[in-house]
Amino acid sequence: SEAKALFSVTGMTCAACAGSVEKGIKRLPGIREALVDVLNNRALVHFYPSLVNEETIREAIEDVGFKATLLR
Ligand code: 9UX
Repeated sequence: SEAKALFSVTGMTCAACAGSVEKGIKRLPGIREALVDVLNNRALVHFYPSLVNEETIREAIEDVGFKATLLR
């Protein structure tokens, strides 16, 4: 089944930042959808928990160069 995780992502200052974050998340296995909102510093990710988890997604965001915190 599918799960959703909402992250706070800080440091995104333009639309291309959001594109980089989205690409970084979508590189992972088990990602169904990644919605990155640069104006509100949020990333909402729909994923399959059998394939990937919140911490791996959080680290993928940080690997792109932005600070990420799991909100829920
Ligand atoms: Mo936009 Mo983001 O020029 O690191 S891509 S600020």
